[in-house]
Amino acid sequence: MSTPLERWVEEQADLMKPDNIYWCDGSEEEAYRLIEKGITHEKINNDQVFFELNHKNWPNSYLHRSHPTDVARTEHLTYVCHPDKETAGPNNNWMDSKEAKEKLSKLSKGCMKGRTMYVLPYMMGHPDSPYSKACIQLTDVSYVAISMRIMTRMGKHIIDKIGSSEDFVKGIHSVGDFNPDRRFIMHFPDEHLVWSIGSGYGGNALLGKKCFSLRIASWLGLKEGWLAEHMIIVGIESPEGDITYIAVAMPSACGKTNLAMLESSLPGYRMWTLGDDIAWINIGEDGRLYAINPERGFFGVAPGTSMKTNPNMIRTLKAGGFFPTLFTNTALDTDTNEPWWEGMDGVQPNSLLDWQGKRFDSSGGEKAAHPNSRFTVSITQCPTLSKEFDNPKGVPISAIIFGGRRAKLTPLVYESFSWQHGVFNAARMGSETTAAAAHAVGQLRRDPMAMLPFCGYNMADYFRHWLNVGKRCANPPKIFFVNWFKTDDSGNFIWPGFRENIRVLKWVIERLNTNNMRAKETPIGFTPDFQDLEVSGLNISKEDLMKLLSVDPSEWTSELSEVKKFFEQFGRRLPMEIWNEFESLKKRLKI
Ligand code: GTP
Ligand code: SPV
Ligand code: MN
Repeated sequence: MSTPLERWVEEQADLMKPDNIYWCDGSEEEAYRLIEKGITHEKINNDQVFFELNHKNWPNSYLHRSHPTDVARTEHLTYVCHPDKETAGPNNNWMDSKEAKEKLSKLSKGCMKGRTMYVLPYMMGHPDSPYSKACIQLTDVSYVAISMRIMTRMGKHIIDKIGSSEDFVKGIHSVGDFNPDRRFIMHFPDEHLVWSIGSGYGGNALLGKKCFSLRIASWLGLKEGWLAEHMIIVGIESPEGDITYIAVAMPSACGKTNLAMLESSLPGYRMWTLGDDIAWINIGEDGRLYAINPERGFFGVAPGTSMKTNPNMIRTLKAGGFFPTLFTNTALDTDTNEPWWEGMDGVQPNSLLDWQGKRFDSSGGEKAAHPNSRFTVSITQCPTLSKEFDNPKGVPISAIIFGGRRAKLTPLVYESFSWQHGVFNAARMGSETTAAAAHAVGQLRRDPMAMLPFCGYNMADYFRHWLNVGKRCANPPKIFFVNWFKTDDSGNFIWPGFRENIRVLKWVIERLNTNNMRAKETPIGFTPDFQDLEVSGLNISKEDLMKLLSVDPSEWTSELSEVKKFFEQFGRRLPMEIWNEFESLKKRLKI
């Protein structure tokens, strides 16, 4: 007798009509066999799926070029299909489930003809963790199968784990014909189902990532009393050898991966990496928050990654190992057959193919690598991997930091007065948009908790959930805010960033541990006293420091009216506590 899983796979095959069905076992041998097939047989966008790179300098590495119209998440084509529009909220596109399924079924009819349907069994979270989830994704490209193998814990034992249960997370993915008019990323939260067609890129196609581990998991978290967040998890070791675990949320392409494996510029400090993108956070028996990373790989932004900015990522990429490493939409140095991107160490090579495989000519001011070009690499290769990475319980979180990209207004760092005040500050967060999603870049938008594109339900209810989690914690973490991206009058970043960010984290840890360390009270929260932010060895003037740390009430009038407009969308559903905090802030700013 067939199992619910087998029946579900058969049903989808009946609809999509692949030539073959292949159940992945997650083995190393299989990965290289699929890569070989992607080089010699399988076509995507009339080209081969993988190109082998120089293995001497980049062990086990392959290049993939996506369809030119398919280079980032497409938020306008992403829908959350709750029974009613209000549950999805003004922060999501909504479609009635029946209508959405009819649309998708129509688009999916025969869409895998001539292709193989890969069945990917994988776990989000460590198999021994009470918080992990067993998942199955179907896909019709080897690139997605290999990427999922790097990003998740994939293997045929997951099929045994699911057994005859109906309780598994379902993902249906086909690249369709890549036509953006026929591209949809649809979520059915109550069915634990994601259905994506028309895109082969990142968060649109690796369905365990943003689609399940944030949009659907955030909904599960609301129902079950936990949080699914767009956060890194790190342990910061002090010169005394104590390790403080923190979680940091930042919008896409705002510095999470860099921070997650930072090489400290301050002697004695070390960063231990647990995750660079997603955290699942539960309340432990001791009333503290515990975080696990459901993923097992990095899907990171390539441009700007170098030995100077992020040496531990370069080491990770060059480590080689059990898993292949993929580069997507980077440029290619044709002399050496190595990947290349803007901001890489050394001089620009003479002979480059751009991200679309065309000969690169820099005279037009174009970039050779796509600004959202990425690498996919196993976290097991990271030299700063925490020994707690596989701890099924997760690590206890002492502080939560939120960060954004803002040229003006937001200081380098500040601390909230309380959990409720921190939730309010996170809910009103603004950040300038980046190339991680297909939209205009550099425009300020509200991005509460860095979750605007990823919260799978009405954010008013999400804010209430955050307030409740704090109430249920015996001793909730302190909530801080950072901004590495403040600029001077000529538009240059004032703060050196990257490895120097440890100086800010040092202050955060000191505020946690030294109750009586003074700080400056401003209308928005506590900022460091000048003498408490370690800046020795930095070439930064007192005047610039003032600019970085100051809060100028005169800049806040239009900010507050933007925030008000944003909150008003949620109507009466917005928790009163948020409005109370808004009024208090207004009063403190004397606006
Ligand atoms: P997603 O993977 O999209 O979620 O992005 P992320 O938040 O992990 O961002 P990532 O660390 O990949 O950084 C994105 C871009 O910001 C890269 O081009 C980095 O070089 C740049 N960046 C990261 N940290 C800093 C910093 O401290 N200062 C400055 N100026 N730029 C930074
Ligand atoms: C992001 O955009 O936040 C990413 C990349 O981490 S993607 O997987 O495309 O979502
Ligand atoms: Mn991300």
